[in-house]
Amino acid sequence: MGQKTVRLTMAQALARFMTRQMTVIEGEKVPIFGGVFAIFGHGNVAGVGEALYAVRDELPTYRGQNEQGMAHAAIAFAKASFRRRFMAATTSIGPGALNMVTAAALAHVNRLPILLLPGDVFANRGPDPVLQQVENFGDGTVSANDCFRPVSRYFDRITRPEQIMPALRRAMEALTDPAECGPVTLSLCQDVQAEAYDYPESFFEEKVWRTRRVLPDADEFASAAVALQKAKKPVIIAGGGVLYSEASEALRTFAENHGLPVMETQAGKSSLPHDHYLNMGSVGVTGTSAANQLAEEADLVLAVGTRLQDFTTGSWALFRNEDLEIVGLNVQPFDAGKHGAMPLVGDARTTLEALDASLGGWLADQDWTDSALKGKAEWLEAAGRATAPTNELPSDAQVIGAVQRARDNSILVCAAGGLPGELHKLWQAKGPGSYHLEYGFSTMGYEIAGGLGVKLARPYDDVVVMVGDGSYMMLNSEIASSIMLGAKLTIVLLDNAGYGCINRLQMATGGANFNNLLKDTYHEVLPQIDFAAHAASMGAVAKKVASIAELEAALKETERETRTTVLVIDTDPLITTEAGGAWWDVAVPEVSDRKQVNAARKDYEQALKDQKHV
Ligand SMILES: Cc1ncc(C[n+]2csc(CCOP(=O)(O)OP(=O)(O)O)c2C)c(N)n1
Ligand SMILES: [Mg+2]
Repeated sequence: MGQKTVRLTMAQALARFMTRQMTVIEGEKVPIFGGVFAIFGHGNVAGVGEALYAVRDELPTYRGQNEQGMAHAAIAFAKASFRRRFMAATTSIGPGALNMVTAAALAHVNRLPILLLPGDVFANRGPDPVLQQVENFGDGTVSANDCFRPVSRYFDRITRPEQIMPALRRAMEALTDPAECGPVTLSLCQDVQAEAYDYPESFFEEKVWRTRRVLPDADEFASAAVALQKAKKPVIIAGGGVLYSEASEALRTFAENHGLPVMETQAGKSSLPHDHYLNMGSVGVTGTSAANQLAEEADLVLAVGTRLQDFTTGSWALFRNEDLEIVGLNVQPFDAGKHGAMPLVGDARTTLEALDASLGGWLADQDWTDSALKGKAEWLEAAGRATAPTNELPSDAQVIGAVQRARDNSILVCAAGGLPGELHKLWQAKGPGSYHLEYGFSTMGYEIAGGLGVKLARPYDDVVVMVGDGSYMMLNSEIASSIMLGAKLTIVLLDNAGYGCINRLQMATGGANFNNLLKDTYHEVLPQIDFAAHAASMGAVAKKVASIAELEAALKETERETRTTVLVIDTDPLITTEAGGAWWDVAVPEVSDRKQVNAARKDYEQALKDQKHV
């Protein structure tokens, strides 16, 4: 007696398999794939397209406008779902596929799951070279899709129909394992998508995926507990792993029981509510004065679920205590041992709970905790001044204040430009996930598309996207998708006529104002872009406002609006919040004819002395 089989094309088997993968959210069994974003062309319309049509009631397909944008939306869906659910994205071969590579890298850096399904050239090579095929003179196995290899957690090219079975099983492991989690690319040769095979019925049995919670090794755990008990000035850095592990409650209990101040990375912000007394806010280059003072003095950093990127560590010049120990609590060993940290490999929630129990009544020095509370009060005053309303051309911070006052309960989405730093410092996040920043790759053009993915994941929440004029110009077309899907976003567009943050960085490194603000570019005509008219042409409710007061009024008026709304406001490209912050390593030229560069180089060499190398 052989196995029971069903005759399907490879693409049909893929689609059917995806509909059978489930997970449990708040006690309810739901499909783990939230849907598929697709732009069809040659290389996926006939095979994958036909298969997705057949399962459209169980696994919805959404039409994107741009492959990068649609993949951003899919990735944001996973991030807003705390990686419990995710989506797939499928493209045609060649340009369609390669448009998605940047998004693959974004997911890779941010450790976010997405199943990428680019079409590929014919496995049988019969019609070569096909339209959009990149021919390689020296290697017949290379196609455009090899560009996905370095930015995929798992990559496979499907050249035979039965190969989809082990590939999909491996894909699901990589997508759901908390340590490995990231993008998976299954590159689907066009002819193989359409080829039939007798697949065993067992391949399509329903499977329920649950969060894997890894317990720490006994020795690592004991060493970490000893290090903590020795510490007098300990702090916690909360990264994105706290949110993905749904460890906010465990973090709060641990911090309260032992008197540890908590500071948050971009991905970790909203781990604790902003007004929790031990939440010092953001840390590092875009950190609050409260957090950074403590980081400078700390003798122990418990780094939870963080990659410790340079914005967090001030390029490793932030921590000044000679006796500093770092305990790296992370589910991924790659991160846990960074920069000589004592690794504590484990799930954030379970490990924090276990540490809490094992530390008993141990408390950080009372003076330390008291100084944290004092530092926070001082910071809040400075932040209040930065975000207060104005009648003049506003700063980014003043726009942030207006959005906060008008839409306090929304999910805030952003990614690149000057805004992330200001938001990191100043946005007052409430519940876990209410602050959604893509700052691992900081990809211009994530904002609006990302907002769409957040709205699909959390349809009952109000989603506010804040975006600069530069990022808007780079990728705005998923506004049309948000209108099509009835997924309402409120987009606040800050127009400072150029790349404000890079212009400021250019000045800070001694450079001439060159090629960043539109006025400093080579041009025959200075562009005067009517962003409101542009957004309205895609179906959005759009309005240009003339002041902070008008912005607040418009934000309140449009709260009940059901269509995506774009509010445009002019801002000052030169002002940022001076309070807080820390050094960031940006290499300044060693020789230059500009005296401003020479001066900046001198300061740079001085600053490098504080950088720690391990
Ligand atoms: C895809 C991409 N290209 C280039 C950059 C480098 N970059 C970072 S911010 C920025 C300018 C952003 O301009 P805008 O959105 O107007 O924000 P602003 O700096 O004015 O606040 C640039 C070019 C990037 N992060 N992503
Ligand atoms: Mg700008």
